[in-house]
Amino acid sequence: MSRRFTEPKLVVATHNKGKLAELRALLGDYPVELVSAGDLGLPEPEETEATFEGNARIKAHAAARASGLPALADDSGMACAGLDGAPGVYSADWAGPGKDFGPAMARVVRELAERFGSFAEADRAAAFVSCLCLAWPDGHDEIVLARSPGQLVEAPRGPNGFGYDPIFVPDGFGQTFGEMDPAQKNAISHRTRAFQLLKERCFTPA
Ligand code: ITT
Repeated sequence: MSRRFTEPKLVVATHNKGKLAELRALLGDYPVELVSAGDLGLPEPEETEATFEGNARIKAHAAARASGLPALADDSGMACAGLDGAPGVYSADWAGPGKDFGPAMARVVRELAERFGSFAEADRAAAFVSCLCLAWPDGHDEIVLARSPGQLVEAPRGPNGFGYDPIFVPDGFGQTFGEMDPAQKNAISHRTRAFQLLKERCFTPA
């Protein structure tokens, strides 16, 4: 049976500032005090699983165990159809230790162009995926996953968002996530869709 969240405090188990801002916005309507893994000085656990679910569980349970509080983790990434789902769970790794997404976006575009002869001829369909895991210190967890489909563009556009946002145009829109203002991205993103599922299951509004 699923468990509802009733505690006064929640750890947002991420060290990614872009995600943290989006998760804070999503949780803004709930009467809960949020503290980030970074604020608590929690170490970043190694993400050793090959699935979004597996890595979301690692992060949420590590933070819940270390803090003694419920913890919410997001494992996410961009899956490109023309690259057989890459970078997928390795989306952060493609940016290297410096977390520089300029070269990571360039690699996506380059690999598509190499595989299809040119970027224009490539299968440019992609989807962002977000898996959210809400874990409690006693080991219980709730897990949800959602996607946001779209198309890739060759040249990055827009200063907003984070990660691969500047090369991703969500279906039904003309702007990249990097060009949209944060509220617009938050209205339709994979993370918002996943949070909607978690909300129905676990969160009671104020
Ligand atoms: P934490 O594990 O500390 O949460 P992380 O950045 O390492 O931070 P992931 O392992 O889940 O997180 O990696 C996901 C990567 O996928 C992330 O670094 C981004 O580059 C990319 N990504 C995920 N959601 C995204 C979004 O909404 N917009 C752009 N890129 C996104």
